Amino acid sequence: MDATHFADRFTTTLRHLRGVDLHSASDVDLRTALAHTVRAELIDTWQTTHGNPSTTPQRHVAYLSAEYLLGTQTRNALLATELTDTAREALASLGLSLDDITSREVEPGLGNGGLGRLAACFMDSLATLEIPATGYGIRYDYGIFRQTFQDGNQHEQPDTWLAHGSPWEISHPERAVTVHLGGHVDGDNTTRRWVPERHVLAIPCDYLVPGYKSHTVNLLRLWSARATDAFDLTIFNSGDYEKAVAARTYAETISHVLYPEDSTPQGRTLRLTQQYFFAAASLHDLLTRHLKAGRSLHTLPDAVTIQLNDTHPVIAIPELMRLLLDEHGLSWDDAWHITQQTFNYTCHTLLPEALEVWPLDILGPLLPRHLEIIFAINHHFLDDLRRSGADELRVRSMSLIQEHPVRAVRMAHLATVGSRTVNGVAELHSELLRTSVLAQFASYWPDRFTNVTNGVTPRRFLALANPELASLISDTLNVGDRWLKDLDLLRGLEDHVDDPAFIAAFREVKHNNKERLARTLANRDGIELNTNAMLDVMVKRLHEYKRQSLRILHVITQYAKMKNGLIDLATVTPRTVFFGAKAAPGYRLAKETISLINAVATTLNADDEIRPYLSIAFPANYNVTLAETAIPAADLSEQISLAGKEASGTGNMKFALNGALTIGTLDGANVEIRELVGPDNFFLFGMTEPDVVQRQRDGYHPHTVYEQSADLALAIDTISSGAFSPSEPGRYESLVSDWLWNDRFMALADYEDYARCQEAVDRHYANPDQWTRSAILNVARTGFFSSDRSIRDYQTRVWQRPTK
Ligand code: NBG
Repeated sequence: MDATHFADRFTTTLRHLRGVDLHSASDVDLRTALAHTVRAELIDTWQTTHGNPSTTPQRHVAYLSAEYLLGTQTRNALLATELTDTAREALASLGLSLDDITSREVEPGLGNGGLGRLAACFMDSLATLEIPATGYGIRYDYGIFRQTFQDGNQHEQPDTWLAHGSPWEISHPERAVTVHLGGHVDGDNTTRRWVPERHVLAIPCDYLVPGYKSHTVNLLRLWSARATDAFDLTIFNSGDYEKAVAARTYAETISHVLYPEDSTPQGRTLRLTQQYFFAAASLHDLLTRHLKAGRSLHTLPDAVTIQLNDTHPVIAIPELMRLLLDEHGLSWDDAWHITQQTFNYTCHTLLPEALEVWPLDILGPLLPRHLEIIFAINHHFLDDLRRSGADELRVRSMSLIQEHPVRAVRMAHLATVGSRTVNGVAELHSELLRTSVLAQFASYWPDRFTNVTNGVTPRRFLALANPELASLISDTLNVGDRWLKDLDLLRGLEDHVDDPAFIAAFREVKHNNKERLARTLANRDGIELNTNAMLDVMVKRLHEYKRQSLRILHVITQYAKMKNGLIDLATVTPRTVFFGAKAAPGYRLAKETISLINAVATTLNADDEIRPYLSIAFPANYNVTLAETAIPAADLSEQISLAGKEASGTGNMKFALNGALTIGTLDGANVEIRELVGPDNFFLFGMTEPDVVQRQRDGYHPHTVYEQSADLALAIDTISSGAFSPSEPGRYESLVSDWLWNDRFMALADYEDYARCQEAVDRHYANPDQWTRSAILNVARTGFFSSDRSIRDYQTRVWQRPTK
């Protein structure tokens, strides 16, 4: 398609779809028409790839995930279809700017953080690698909350991403699937029949996922909940309007909002309802397609492999059993064989509190037949275990049912028993799964466990986010942009690490990216960014284990020392410390940390003497769109979780690929990043995972650490003195006392080594050639972290056809 053709289609779409001409078009009209123009291209490709699914030789991959953190769509679709320049030229010929139009696109924030973003990267790689796949999830009306700061405190606003419609979505109400809930189970010992009490419709809302320069467009199918009947007319006519729409309200609540507050029993039931809702609708979809192609259910595992993204979709395991047993009349053994060969489970955590358990008094009333099936699976499993010689202690600890403090289903155990393969998301994480969290399962079924280290898509996080670096790479490697599909080619940059012209160009790109970030922050947040300072970035969800507190304590020490004349300002490497973080609405300590960071930012940034040397930028509402501007500008990437707590991290990979150096612990994928980039190009500090275990065993007393470290004490005492909260000196008492007397994630224990390591960072940065060399080597050596490689690993380690 040439620019004239594109312009023509665009104006036609504007007229036919929006009923406006160029002169009367609003922003939303322009955005919508542009999206539809590009979407039409994708649909044409989609129809050729998915015309006849039954002839596809590969297994179809079904990715089940409660979260997809997609980011904006238009620029990515243009990149994939190689239409960016055409669109730019076409719009310019109409007096419009592509960048203007796309910069106002609203991102669907249907995820919380890394797990949801990983799912989006995987969808991109599946399509790019031309693997037939469908992503299944929930089309939340409201995604992750929009964060605002009021007096430095986090406030949550609803994320109204659908306010102006979603031009990328194709919804099919006519293809709704019915999902059943509640009720009871009838029948005798041999035939059981679920008699549900409620029914809701699941409407498929499809998003096309284009592969980069590939012939494949896959589908992301998100389910939206609707009532089976709009309202009860009899009740309506009697005048009780609220009651007349009650069923509708109930149904629509299911896909209303991402992760509703789960501290109340009502909230928990809703969460489980969401999980079952999308698992059931997705399985219905998969089975219908399989049967329509004329295949037997016995061949399901040959045709489809289902990847469970964490435990959120694990209720799909008993649901498939139910369908095979109750609806299709298969024997238990056959149904179990099919189920167990179809599912795979990816675990994304090591924190015990993040391993989901569903109390029987929540699961039973909602899914009575599923609970029976879970008990039956457990019965068979525990029998096998006992036959293998396991003692009762072992049987109890491996059971799918936990007895204390309340009887509950352990979803990670159900997932492990019901899957062919279980994987962790980085080498260290997979190892810890095998040796601690799921150790007993790993010794019972050693072959079931494997590792697939996470990855990120270079299309979004290099080509789109860092176009200047992308074109420098293309110019330097002389392979066109082939490297975007074969990221190991970045290795070729090593040949240029001593080339002065390349070094200068690389440095200029970094500087330009800082200028671009500065413009974004000025417009978006009214924040002024010092583009001549080192940009030191920590962006991720706010959680104690990630240790934003460690970062801010060190900033406070530096500030206090500068103020007290303990540091000669003339020797200081100027830094801007950038934070982006949302806290879960009910997570008190996390919210206090946000407040403290904002308070310190206010003090530092208002201090004319200090600001040129040390300042903080903390824009609210960090999201994928902001990440795309912030990451390419970063010099230093903070990956400072307590060793053994961050399963992998994916932000760490995005930074390294964009030429930031990491300061980090030996945690998650940091371990692999350091191995690849080399110890000279990575700032390592802190306890190792075995150190952490030992220290906890020996008894950890943070107060003693505080007493023994003058610098740490200086930071904490400065907070306690009210330096950042003059009108309320005790404002941060809860944080301070948690550090001193609890410090579950041992920020204090790692403080001294972290401070030492930050000095090494300053020394390295003081030599710009040395720093740039390390930055280039980070880019050159981290091609491994392409999500294309992760998907290939899934193909060889997880998605192989079962052998009979
Ligand atoms: C997160 C981990 C990260 C990891 C992502 C993606 C959950 C439960 N886990 O370390 O904390 O990078 O998953 O695997 O969100």
